[in-house]
Amino acid sequence: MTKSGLRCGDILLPGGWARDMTLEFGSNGRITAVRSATPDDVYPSAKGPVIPGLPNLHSHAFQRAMAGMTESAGAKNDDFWSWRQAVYRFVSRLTPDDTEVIAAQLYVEMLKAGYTAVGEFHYLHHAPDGVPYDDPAEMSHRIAAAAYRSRIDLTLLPVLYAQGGFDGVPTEDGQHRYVCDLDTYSRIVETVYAQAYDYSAGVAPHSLRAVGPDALKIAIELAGERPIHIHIAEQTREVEECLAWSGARPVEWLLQNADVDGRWCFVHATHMTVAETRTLAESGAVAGLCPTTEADLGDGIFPAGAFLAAGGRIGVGSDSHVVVDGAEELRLLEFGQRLVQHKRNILRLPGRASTGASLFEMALVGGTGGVGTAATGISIGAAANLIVLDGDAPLLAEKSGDDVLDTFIFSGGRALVRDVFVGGRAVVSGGRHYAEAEISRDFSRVMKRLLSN
Ligand code: NGQ
Ligand code: ZN
Repeated sequence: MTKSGLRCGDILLPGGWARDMTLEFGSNGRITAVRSATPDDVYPSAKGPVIPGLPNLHSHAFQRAMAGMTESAGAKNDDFWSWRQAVYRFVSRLTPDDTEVIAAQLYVEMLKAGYTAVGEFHYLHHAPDGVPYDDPAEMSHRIAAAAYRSRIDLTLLPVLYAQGGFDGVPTEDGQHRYVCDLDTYSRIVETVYAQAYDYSAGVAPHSLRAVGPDALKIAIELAGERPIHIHIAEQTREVEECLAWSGARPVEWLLQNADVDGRWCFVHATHMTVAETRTLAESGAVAGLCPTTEADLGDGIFPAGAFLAAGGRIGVGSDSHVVVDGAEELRLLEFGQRLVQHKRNILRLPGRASTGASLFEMALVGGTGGVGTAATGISIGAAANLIVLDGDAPLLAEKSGDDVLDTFIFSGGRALVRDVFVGGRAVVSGGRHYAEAEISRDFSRVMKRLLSN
């Protein structure tokens, strides 16, 4: 196969910015060479600064179809729990085809925003009546098909949802499309593993609310060395209920009752004590932060400063997909800290002046760990997942180095993403995804049906 590659003017390498480099890509979609450009390089030239693609480590794909549909006052006490009821009502109507089309549309939008990998926290398993499909992994296959159609790198995380609350509270009607007995869940996970030849896989016990200690043990056994993601301590009510059940807070309980290490991604982890923050950071687990969803749901603000100071790793996810823009997630993460601390440029790597570069690098390293892929960034052996920012954008005029990342994260956002490569293939060019016309047509058809009755 003829080698492919890209000639880069400004390029962000693991050691920092470089100029006039040539990348070469192997047929396996990985970077095979990072070297100085030579006059006889025949590869196309990037039309702007080249940075690594960003992992999106937390996603409930179907919720993209709800974007904008829960921002009008409904229940008298409009909060996370009433929003959850709206999700249950919405999810009850989705078919496997709907689920696949909505996910494909979402993944196109993720790629156009510069996300090149997604951790799909997938719990919509069964038919509307709660009965598993003939193949209990049917909906998992639909997520994989959507990722394949869009060309985003997928880490598929089938979710175990076993109970309705701490201490074995029964599940409620709206959850019956999620709920699995352990045998069905094991079958789904084993099937996903067996078919994960062009995607990665792991497990996701939904939360300590939805998975008791015995079921959690099974999920962890099924994980082996693969990623383990869990919602945790997103709501103060969860903390109170966990204390009532076990005498420990959620993060505290999980750190005491499981072997938490780099395989784990604690999603949200919003409500933690100083001791929990430090112990979680020291465990090596990734904190999976979803600032736009956490703001939309009124969750609270993650103790990012203390967590990073203790050596914690963070990644970002778009979760409910009210917003699909990695730059905006990082911007909001920093702005939340500024609003609380009345200071500026807070979340920075040691010795790094640029907040944008620090946030981007943290999300790259933590996100890559969170989705369970090996090499990070633009280096030999890593996936050839790249963003080319728009060198013709007025906002980037005369800018280079970390000023480019500060502008991308704090001002331009996804509008500055010009081209995106996954596995060395251009999937977004000039701001358009190669299959967006047909996928958005399919999505419009699904939305017409869902919203017309
Ligand atoms: C979910 N989303 O599974 O979509 C959850 C809500 C729950 C967030 N936690 C349901 N943001 O946590 O019980
Ligand atoms: Zn979530």
